[in-house]
Amino acid sequence: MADIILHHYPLSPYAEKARTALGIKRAAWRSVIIPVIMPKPDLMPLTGGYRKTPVMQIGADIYCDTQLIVRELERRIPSPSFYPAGTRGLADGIGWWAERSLFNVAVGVTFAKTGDQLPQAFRDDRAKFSGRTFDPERTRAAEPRLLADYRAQLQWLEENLSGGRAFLLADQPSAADVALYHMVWFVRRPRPDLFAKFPLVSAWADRMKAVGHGAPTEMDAKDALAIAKAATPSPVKAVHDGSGPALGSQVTVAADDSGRDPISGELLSLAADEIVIRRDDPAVGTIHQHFPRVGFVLTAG
Ligand SMILES: N[C@@H](CCC(=O)N[C@@H](CS)C(=O)NCC(=O)O)C(=O)O
Repeated sequence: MADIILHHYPLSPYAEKARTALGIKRAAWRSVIIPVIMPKPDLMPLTGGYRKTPVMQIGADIYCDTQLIVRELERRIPSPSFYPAGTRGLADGIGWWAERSLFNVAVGVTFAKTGDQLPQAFRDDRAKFSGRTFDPERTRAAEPRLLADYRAQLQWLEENLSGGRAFLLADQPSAADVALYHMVWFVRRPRPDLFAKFPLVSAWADRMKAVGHGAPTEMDAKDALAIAKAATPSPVKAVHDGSGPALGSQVTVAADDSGRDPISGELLSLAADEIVIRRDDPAVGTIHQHFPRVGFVLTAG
């Protein structure tokens, strides 16, 4: 198998999710550090405009979004599994709750504390990214409600861990642990005080930290571009679930929440849980770009 390359930066919570997933798989991987804000000139040829962090590259295949990164890692490195017996649907559903509910609360709690210290360029970038003004004053005013929401959801984790299991669904880490750990990792550094009342969550987060990140080695962004250019994308099993534009047609794919920049290409496969498009870019040749289905909008044209 070609090297697993993760395009990421150290402080990104979703990158920590992917790094932890790589840690559970005890994977060797290449680490390309990308800018925290736009522009990201060495990433764009690979992603056709998708700007979120992280992105996983394997040869000329690009995997956008950690939902799909986790799924693809499971396919390529089945053991140890992210899905202890019978937990697949539950673990992925927990991931979606974490993504669509808990993440915004965790970010709010963190920025209520640190928002003032963030450089103006970062604030401007994230305002554009989210489509909302980045206003530390307003976030600080909302802090009591955000804290109440965050604590209530931490309490669910605390209760879930009270049965004596080492991890959320079993005695081994699952995709549910992967989907939730970075929500604690991100908040624990600026707000360690919040965790005093959650000893089981704290001990679980320590266990998740101990899982580590596998074995990363640095790679220059230009080398990752050269690898894509020299590689042929993996063959795609063409599937069409009957719900969208025809295979072979031109489409755009865009995230439905933040970072909605549309990515254009030819539709190669449309399954219940994955969209695959083909793109051609002079810098990298032919790319197969993979997106999860949930959270993305697919449009003809
Ligand atoms: N659903 C995405 C969320 C990724 C995401 O929102 N990442 C943040 C960083 S943690 C991001 O892209 N921020 C803007 C940027 O890095 O340019 C995933 O699971 O990968």
